[in-house]
Amino acid sequence: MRTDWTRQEIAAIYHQPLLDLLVQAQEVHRKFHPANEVQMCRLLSIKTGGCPEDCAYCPQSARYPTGVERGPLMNCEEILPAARRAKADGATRFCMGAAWRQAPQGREFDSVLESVRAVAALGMEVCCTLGMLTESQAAQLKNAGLTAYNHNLDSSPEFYTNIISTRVYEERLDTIAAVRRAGITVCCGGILGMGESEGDRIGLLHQLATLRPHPESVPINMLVRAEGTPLAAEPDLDPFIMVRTIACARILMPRSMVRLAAGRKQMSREAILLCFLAGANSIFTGERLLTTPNPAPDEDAALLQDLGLKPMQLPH
Ligand code: SAM
Ligand code: DTB
Ligand code: SF4
Repeated sequence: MRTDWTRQEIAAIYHQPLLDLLVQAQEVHRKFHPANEVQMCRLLSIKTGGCPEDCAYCPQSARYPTGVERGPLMNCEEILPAARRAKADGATRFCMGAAWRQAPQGREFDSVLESVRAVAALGMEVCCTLGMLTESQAAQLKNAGLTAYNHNLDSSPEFYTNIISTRVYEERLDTIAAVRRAGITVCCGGILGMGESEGDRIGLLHQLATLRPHPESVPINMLVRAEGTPLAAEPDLDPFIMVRTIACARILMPRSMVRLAAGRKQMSREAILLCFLAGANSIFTGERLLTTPNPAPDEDAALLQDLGLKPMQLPH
C-alpha cells in the first residue's frame, strides 16, 4: 500500500478520461474486494443540534437558523432498539453521531461508553463520531469495543478555512492520530460540492492517501444543502465529480472501504451505479442520515436487487 503519493501523481490519475479511470478503479476493486457486495451501515444521531462549531455545511451548527431541534444525549436503552433494527435490516455497521465540538468528560461520556459496549455485543461493527478526542478518551472507547471512529478532513487544507473558522486542520489530524494510537480503525473522508476546486478535491485525496496507514474507511459525501446554512444555495454538483473522486480513492487506497455517504437522495440510480463501478462498496441505509433524509429502504432494496448486489456479511 503506497502512502507516498504526490499531488501531481494524484492529479494525473484524477484527470484521466473517465472511462479509463473507471476501468482502472474497477480492476483495483476486484483485486481487493468482492465484486458484487456492498456493506450497509446505519447512522443514528445520538445527540442532535446545538453545536458550537461553524461548519458551513452543517445543519447542526447552533449558529445557523436551520430548524434542527437540539436534543439531549440518548441513553443506551434508547439507542439499542435502533441498533437491533439496523441489524435486522441487514446493516453490519452502526455509527453513532453527536453534534459536539469535542467529546465531553464525565457522565455523558460514560453513557456513550455504555452504548458502545451494548452495540458491540450485538456483533456489529461500532463506529462513533463525537468530535475531537483526547488520547484517554480514545483508549476508553477502544476498551468499550469501538471498532471505528469517524473524523472527516472534509476538504483540502487550503479550502478548509473557507468552511470552518472554529478549528484548524491540524486539530483534525491530531484526533485521527489519537484514534490510530488507541488501535481503533479510522473512518475519514470528505464532502464534495461545497464550492471547492478540482485542486481541493485532489488535495483532500492526497491528505487521505498519505495517512499512514490509510483510513480503513473513506466516506465520500455529496453536500446535502441544508436550509439556513451558508452553503444552502450552492449549485448542484455534477455527479461525475463524485464518480471521479470515488474512483481515485479506490485506486489510491485499494484496501479501504469507500463509502458513498450523504447525498444519494439527490443522485439518480444511474449515478449511484457509476459510483459502485468506481469502487464504492458501502452505503448508509435507513430513512435518515443524521438529520437529513436518505433514500427509503425499499428503494435501496430494489436498487441492490436490480444491480445484483448483495449486502456484505461480517467478517469481510
Ligand atoms: N461533530 C462531529 C464532527 O464534526 O466530527 C461529528 C458529527 S458531523 C455531523 C459528521 C460529518 O458529517 C462531518 O464531518 C461532515 O463531513 C458530515 N456532514 C455534516 N453535514 C453534512 C452535509 N450537509 N452534507 C454532507 N455531509 C455532511
Ligand atoms: C460521514 O462522512 N457522513 C455521515 C457520517 N460520516 C457520520 C454523516 C452525513 C451527515 C449528513 C447531514 C445530516 O444528515 O445531518
Ligand atoms: Fe458540529 Fe460536527 Fe456539525 Fe461541525 S460538522 S457543526 S462539529 S456537528
